[in-house]
Amino acid sequence: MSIQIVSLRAMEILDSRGNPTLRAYIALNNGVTASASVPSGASTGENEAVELRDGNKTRYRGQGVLKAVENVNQVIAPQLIGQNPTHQAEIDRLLINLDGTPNKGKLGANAILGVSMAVARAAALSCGLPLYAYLGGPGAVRLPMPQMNVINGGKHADNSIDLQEFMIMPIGAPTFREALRFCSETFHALKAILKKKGYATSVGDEGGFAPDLKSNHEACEVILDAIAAAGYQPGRHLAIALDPAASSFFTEGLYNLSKSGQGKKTSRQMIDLYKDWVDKYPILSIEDGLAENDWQGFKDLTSALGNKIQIVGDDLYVTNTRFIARGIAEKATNAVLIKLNQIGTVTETMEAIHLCRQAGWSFVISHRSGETEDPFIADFAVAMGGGQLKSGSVCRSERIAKYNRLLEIETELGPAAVFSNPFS
Ligand code: 2PG
Ligand code: MG
Repeated sequence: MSIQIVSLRAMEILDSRGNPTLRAYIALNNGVTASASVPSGASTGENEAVELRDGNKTRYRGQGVLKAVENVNQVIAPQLIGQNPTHQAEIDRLLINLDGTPNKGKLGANAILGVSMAVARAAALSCGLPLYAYLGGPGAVRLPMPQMNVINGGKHADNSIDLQEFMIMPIGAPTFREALRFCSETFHALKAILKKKGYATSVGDEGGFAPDLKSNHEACEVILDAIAAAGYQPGRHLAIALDPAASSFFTEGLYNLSKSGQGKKTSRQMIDLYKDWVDKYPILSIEDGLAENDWQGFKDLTSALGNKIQIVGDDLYVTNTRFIARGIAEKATNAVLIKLNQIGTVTETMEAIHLCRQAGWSFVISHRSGETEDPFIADFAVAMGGGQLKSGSVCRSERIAKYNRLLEIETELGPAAVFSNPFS
């Protein structure tokens, strides 16, 4: 008898910010059970698939997800019971059609993604394979290069930093395990430096420090000091990656650096600022340096810096092949940020990565600022051939869960494990 889904249900749980999110549970006729939890962003792109929230102000300030839970239990489950969970693409297509809207606004991308991920997990267990091997096949042996967020600003922290994320990339590490050590040691050195300078060492949503620095570029300075203090060479062992998340400070046609008091800037002035920083600091990647509708700005930024560094589109593409195809045609960036919940199914996320590969572009698989303990993206990154992975700092268990899962995978792969280094 072929394997079949015998039960599917969802419940409302809390994410790392204490906001409701959805967890889906699945059971198969062979006794396998699995679950998957959905993350949630703060600096969301306007074209992201819809995260269905109840809007009932008497519960969780309107943030409840009981409608999405009901959609899984009442609408999706009856259609999926009896289906073979190894037919991921077919099931994801069924979910897309059942919703019937272009942005998953009817059933909710949170409902659909929870189910899509739980199906993948149950199928992997049924095949007796770890998730990365099931989704990626026998060639899935590459561990991703971390982009580790060590200073939080923007919408992720109440401080004076406009840019959302200052990250470190352990480009000189030989293995994932060593990469994690480089990052952890630098993180602790950074803490000591911030403390010595009289700054707070409390952390933001993604576990990076959230000090009230005097300027955005002071963040780069303290990171360089931390890399050196940890015994590494900036640019050789560890480099810097930025995610300004510029859509979040773009108002009335200008980039308003209001948190730091640096005033309003045009697209051209932002590009000049980045050029200046790339000359001064070992910055190898800039994500969302400009706002999601500033396509011309992205093209200019990529023609100015794209031959030197990685230019990543996040809000610009929202993991949607329609926007990524436009970006490739217009040379708007040279890399794409990938988030499962921006598009809403495992299959569509894989299609987005496929498109990047075809274009010879890099991709960075990413957590959301609101996360859960589900380490799905760790397996997913290995399944997709490594690439790069944003999973926050080495602080806060919802972030560490992904790194610890990657350590497990690296150990399991043994000598076959390869550390992916697109910057070597
Ligand atoms: C981003 C993400 C993750 P959020 O902008 O890349 O770091 O933030 O989940 O808030 O959109
Ligand atoms: Mg981003």
